[in-house]
Amino acid sequence: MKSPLVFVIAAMVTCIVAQDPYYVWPDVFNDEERDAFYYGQFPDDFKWSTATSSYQIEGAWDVEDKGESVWDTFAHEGTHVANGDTGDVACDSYNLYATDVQLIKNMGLSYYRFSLSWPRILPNGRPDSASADGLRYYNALINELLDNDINPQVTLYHWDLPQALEDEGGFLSDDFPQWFNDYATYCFEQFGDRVKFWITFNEPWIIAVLGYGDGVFAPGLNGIGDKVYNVSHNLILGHAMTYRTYDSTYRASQMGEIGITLNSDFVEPYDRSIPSDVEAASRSLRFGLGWYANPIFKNGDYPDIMKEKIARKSAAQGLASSRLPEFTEEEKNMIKGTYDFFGLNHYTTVYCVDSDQEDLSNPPSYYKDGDVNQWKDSSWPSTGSSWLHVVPWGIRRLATWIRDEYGQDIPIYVTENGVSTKDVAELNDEIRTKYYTSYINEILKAIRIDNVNVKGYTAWSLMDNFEWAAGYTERFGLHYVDFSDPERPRTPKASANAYAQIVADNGFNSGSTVTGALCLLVASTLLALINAFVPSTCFEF
Ligand code: GBH
Repeated sequence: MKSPLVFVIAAMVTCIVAQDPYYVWPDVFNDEERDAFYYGQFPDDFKWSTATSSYQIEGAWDVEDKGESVWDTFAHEGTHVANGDTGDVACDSYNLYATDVQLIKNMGLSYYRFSLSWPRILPNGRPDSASADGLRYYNALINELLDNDINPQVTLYHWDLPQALEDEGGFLSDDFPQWFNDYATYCFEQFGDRVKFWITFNEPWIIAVLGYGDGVFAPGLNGIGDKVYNVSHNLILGHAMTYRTYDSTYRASQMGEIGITLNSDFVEPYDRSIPSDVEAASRSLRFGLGWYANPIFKNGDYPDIMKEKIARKSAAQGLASSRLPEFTEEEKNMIKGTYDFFGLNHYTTVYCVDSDQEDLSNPPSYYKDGDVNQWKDSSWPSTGSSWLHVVPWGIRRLATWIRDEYGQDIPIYVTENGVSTKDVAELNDEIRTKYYTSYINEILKAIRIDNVNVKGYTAWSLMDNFEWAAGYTERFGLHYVDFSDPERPRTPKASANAYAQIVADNGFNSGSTVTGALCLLVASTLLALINAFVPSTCFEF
């Protein structure tokens, strides 16, 4: 007769081994090494947040003395946004901000990222026009948040430039850095006693390329070969000047942090065994993320590969100087190191290959300057936005790329991540729940396995809102907003509950680990009983 010990050992082994890897997207992402779910917790001080931006939610576009922004102008032109939608009312958060704060609180979050509308605060863009109503509104919002134990994370600029400044050249004006610095200074003075986390710009790449390059976002200009570089140049100077102002004048008394938020897709080499694909991927990341990150987080200047390529192409295109402007030595020193953290907005991943030949042709284009061909894989799950495919492992690879390129010590905050669904009234948003679960899990891997210094995570977005050129046709919210109802009611979606659970657990508790522990407990009790009561001769087998 076989001993019961055999049975007990077999049971234990089965219990431990039977924890098959779990995949959030089993049909698509099921590589055991890359995609298996990782159970565990985030660091104790990890900061959970959700985000919105002023033009996308506030409405009240012309209340009191508010100035017009470039997005008011652009949307009112009627031809640039799906269905001719505008942000005139949007989610009406100008009136419903206290409701918003309760939604955030109900999810158990301690942080909320929102943006200030520059022309609501300074109607003509300059401090001499300061609006009492703008001040009142943001003071009320900030105080409401603090009263509910929610810390404000404030973006100074999320795309709604005062139209008055655009009329003077906007980001193309050499005065832009000073304008921005003066506006920011006013905000530090007014709100810095309570705001301890500042983001200068949201997504410079989008401002430059979609606003002044392709013209699909406000102000709708077409300068994809040249203006994009001048806009970015002034933006970086404005960021750096503002960081220096905070650092020298406000940090000691206000003790906050200030940084910038950059957006990037991850760029995956189509074939990692082909060196030129691998080279093309890092070149693409340097032309996108590195355009801003290299000056700020590395050495005060654009990546060498950008400087070389654009100079060579500009010459071949018959230009007297490079389309990429140059920083002076003094400017480089001012720009370098102007960060307390790295804000990262990330949504999706692309494949790339080297384009094989340096493209010297006219007309020039930012899109040609990097000599990389990239695309999205159609097997990756699609969403409500054509540009957004679900690729959870991309965020982990991007996080480690940033660590390797700019340094292990830089604190990274994910300041946006999320997914859209089409404009259907759907509260059981399974795809969004799966998106958040899998992407947040990849960030946990980046922290625990790759040792990346990620300090916080922000879900885009608190609620459905005005999705820029897509208007109200794409919904990114954790809360559903009924835009046909004048009251703009908000209803939590299933994803809001799922996100709240992750936040409450500060990560992912393993159901199977609990089962495994129970098995072990039962088995060891049995063993103890056997030891105590069964004569040792029984063990001879
Ligand atoms: C973020 O941008 C923004 O910060 C946020 O305001 C926005 O709501 C959120 O993402 C969701 O889009 O296919 O030519 O129409 C992320 C960058 C900007 C990338 C819009 C895709 C569409 C370009 N996204 N863009 S196009």
